[in-house]
Amino acid sequence: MAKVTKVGAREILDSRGNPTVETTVLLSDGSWGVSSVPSGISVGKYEAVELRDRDPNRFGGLGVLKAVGNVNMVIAPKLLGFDPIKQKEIDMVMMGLDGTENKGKLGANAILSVSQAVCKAASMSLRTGLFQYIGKLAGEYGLTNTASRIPTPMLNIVNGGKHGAGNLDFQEFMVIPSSNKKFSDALHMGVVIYNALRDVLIFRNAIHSIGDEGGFAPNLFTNSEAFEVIVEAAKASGARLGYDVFFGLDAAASYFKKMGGYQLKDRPQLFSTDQLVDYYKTLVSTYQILVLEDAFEEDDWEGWVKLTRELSDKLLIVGDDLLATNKSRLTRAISEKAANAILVKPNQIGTVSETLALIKQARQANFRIIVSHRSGETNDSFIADFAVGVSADYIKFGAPARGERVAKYNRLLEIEQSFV
Ligand code: 2PG
Ligand code: MG
Repeated sequence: MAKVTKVGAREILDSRGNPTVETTVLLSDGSWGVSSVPSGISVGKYEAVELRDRDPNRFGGLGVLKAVGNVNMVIAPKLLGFDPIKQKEIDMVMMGLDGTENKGKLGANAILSVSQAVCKAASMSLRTGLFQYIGKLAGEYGLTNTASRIPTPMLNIVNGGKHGAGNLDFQEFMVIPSSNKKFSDALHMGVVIYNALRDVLIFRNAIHSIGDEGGFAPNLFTNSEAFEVIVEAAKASGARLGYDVFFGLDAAASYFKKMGGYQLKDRPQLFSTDQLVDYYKTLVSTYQILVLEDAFEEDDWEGWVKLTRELSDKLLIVGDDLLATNKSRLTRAISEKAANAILVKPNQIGTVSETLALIKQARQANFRIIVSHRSGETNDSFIADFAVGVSADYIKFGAPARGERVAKYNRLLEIEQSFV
């Protein structure tokens, strides 16, 4: 039985050039795990705390030396000698050391980097694929331990809101190949549409540089125009809408919620909650929208409940900022019927074990599971193995472009090949 012999963290950079935490865990049998944590920019109010130094002289206050110090000085000494397959116990030790509800003392970034690195080290020690090992852990949480299917990808090909150039209000416009396609075929379709979209934008003289998640960040006049160009690109690439390919939207509505309503550039007046429900209904019926995430801001329960009542038989109503991968938020959403799918981001909660427990809770309520990256990413592909391990329905890893995004897609290709 291997034991943890060393835990060490360091500060590295994420895809936005901001610091983040990377941790290495070494075991007595020579195995190891290295993992780094991502960082969001459209951060929900109810997420666990990402500890930043707030030292204005380093990275504009975004340094993570305190979180790194917490791994090296506080967490590491307590984990030495632990059997790495005791994921839950190890996570509980860290939660105990932190002692807060939101991981505000040690930082969810510090804790998650260790939690993921432990998981990777254990899988190496057991000589099993990371996704298979996570499948086994998922089984311990009462989830079906299949780990035998690659989740359907949702590819974000237009970046607006906080991820874009500031001229679209909605944050993510996604294409979703039909889930009966093999992952590699689905990815291929996403790439073909992505490239066709570049051509459409060039033809329209629109800006075709890219945003934080690798999707284009064009200067269009309205949010619905973004759907128009995607439809054009999908048609140009030969995909049949509503058959081969569907669309998804992460509105990230907290970004355009103003005093007195929601402000979209699609019309001059603010939208009330009811009017926004109607507007979404129009978008859903005009375009082949299958997935609608964060349609309202996280405290607008009325909007969420209304949308779910009216549209849950037609589409996935996904809570990201609403649910924040958080047990009590999910419990409320289940009892109020405020969504029917959850975006799962391990760094919103801070440990592998709590993320697994949350997925179990969501599954029991018959929610669909979407495992997601963050807009600030590293090349760590842990999340790809995690998505397969927990048998997620969908994954959301951004555009099929930029190293930190394709690292995850490429890992899924590798896993798919290992199934053959
Ligand atoms: C989201 C995410 C990921 P961020 O809102 O779903 O796409 O963005 O990481 O900036 O919160
Ligand atoms: Mg979101």
